Amino acid sequence: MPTIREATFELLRANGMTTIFGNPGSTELPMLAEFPEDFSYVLGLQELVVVGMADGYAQASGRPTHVNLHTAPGLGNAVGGILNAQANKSPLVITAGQQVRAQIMMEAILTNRDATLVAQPYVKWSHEPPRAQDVPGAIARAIHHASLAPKGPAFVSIPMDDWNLDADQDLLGAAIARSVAGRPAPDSAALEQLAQRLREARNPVLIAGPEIDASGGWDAAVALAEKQRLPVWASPAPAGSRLGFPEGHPHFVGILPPAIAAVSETLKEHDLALVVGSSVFPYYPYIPGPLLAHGTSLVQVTSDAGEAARAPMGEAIVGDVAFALRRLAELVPEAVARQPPVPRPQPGEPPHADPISGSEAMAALADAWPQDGIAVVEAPSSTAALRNRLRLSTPGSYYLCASGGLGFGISAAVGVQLAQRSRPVVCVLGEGSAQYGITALWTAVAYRVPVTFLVLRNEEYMILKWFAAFEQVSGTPGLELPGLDVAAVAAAYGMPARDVTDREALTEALGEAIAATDGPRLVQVRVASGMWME
Ligand SMILES: Cc1ncc(C[n+]2csc(CCOP(=O)(O)OP(=O)(O)O)c2C)c(N)n1
Repeated sequence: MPTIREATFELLRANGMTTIFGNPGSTELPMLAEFPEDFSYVLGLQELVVVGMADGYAQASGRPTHVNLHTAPGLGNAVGGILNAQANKSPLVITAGQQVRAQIMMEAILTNRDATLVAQPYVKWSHEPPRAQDVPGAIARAIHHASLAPKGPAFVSIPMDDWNLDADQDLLGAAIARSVAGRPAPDSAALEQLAQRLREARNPVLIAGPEIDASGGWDAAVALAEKQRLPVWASPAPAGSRLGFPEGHPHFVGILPPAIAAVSETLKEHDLALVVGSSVFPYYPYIPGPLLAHGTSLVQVTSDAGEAARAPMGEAIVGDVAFALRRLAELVPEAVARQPPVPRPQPGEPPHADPISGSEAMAALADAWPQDGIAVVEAPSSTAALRNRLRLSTPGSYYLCASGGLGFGISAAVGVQLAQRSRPVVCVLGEGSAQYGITALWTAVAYRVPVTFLVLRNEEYMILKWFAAFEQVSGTPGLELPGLDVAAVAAAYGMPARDVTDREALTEALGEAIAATDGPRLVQVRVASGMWME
């Protein structure tokens, strides 16, 4: 008779989930005992980074990923990361330890009181099994919840005295034998109507969102845009967590601005806006105005019923976006009468300055950019310049946190690199953002994960200064970051780190860091104050 622990590992193995991201405490040790040789455990030093690493791994592998957390205090620390993973639609199966069943009611120390409520707003399912024998089945159910559209985290709390009890073999066998699969197909009549509207539209436009990449719809989006001569905007940047369209493609016209008035203004010449794989829209800040100009109609295609329900305007078709794009590309003819969009100009050489601007730093990054590189980005004042200068054009090449919560960058980069071992990962960070996930530098060193970290040091929270000006507030404390030396912090974690000042030295240091495959490297560069758009 297998124990609950043996049964759980068998179930995880059957689902291909042999990597566990975790931070252990006494309540998790009974689960981790006799750790099977075919499993690997990736240690993160604080729970926000544990979840962030798993988030990156899950997104870059497309697979459900197991996170194991310490009871109440660990889960509490993790909540920001779980919110991020929900926004990123990352299929995480999160387990946490719990007091022994006999001591939960008396609230002995480390009891996770109301365990299922802590992460509940940010997970698809939150559960504490009523019996030890239900633990493997609950984990199986969490795997299915996490993996079905829209993907996202699911949570199971497990009392620590469950692991050594006998499993129910019938239940286990049935749970292992089950498969739960499938992606919701959009209604075919609705797609035919949409194809008809596209064909008849005077000036249609495509807005490409992150779900295109996640669903494998990249080539179909290109085929549809080319066939219909569609200009393509990326969905607004705050939640542009993945790219939906090659940004070097002649049809790509830019990133849609994130405010209500600006969206309707930008789209006003178009009679039909087709939004694929994005919420409508991740607006921020609030700039009121018409949701759409008179004469523009909008159709959203998303696999996320919640996203469809909450859109403030337009129509929505719920279903798998890769499927929808492929079908639409088949249904529409070549729009020979339409003019193809005018390609946007290449960015010019940024002027030299001392310290260098964010644009100059991104030009250096573009010069050093490796074939097949992946960018993980948490650099608020330089994100627009990065996208404009890198113009990434292959799937799975860009990750940014969709929720705006910091602490994703360093951690997710480690997870992405572990999932995509043959592609070089470059993580671009503001020195302020870097602090929220800083302990993940240790994991990168300890597990020799060869990420290149580029830290832009402007000694401030620049983006918040920009917001202060926008919100017309002054005299705000807490926006300066003097003396924060991330290269020194990295060195303390055992990571080779360089500090450079000019563009040439930055290009050279990045080239060297990217070429290193034996472990991570960090390059820090001093940059001027400013919001860098180009
Ligand atoms: C968890 C969390 N805490 C606080 C914030 C608010 N916040 C947004 S951007 C930012 C500063 C980022 O500074 P830095 O990384 O140095 O980038 P810069 O704006 O200077 O480019 C802060 C504190 C947040 N988004 N998430």
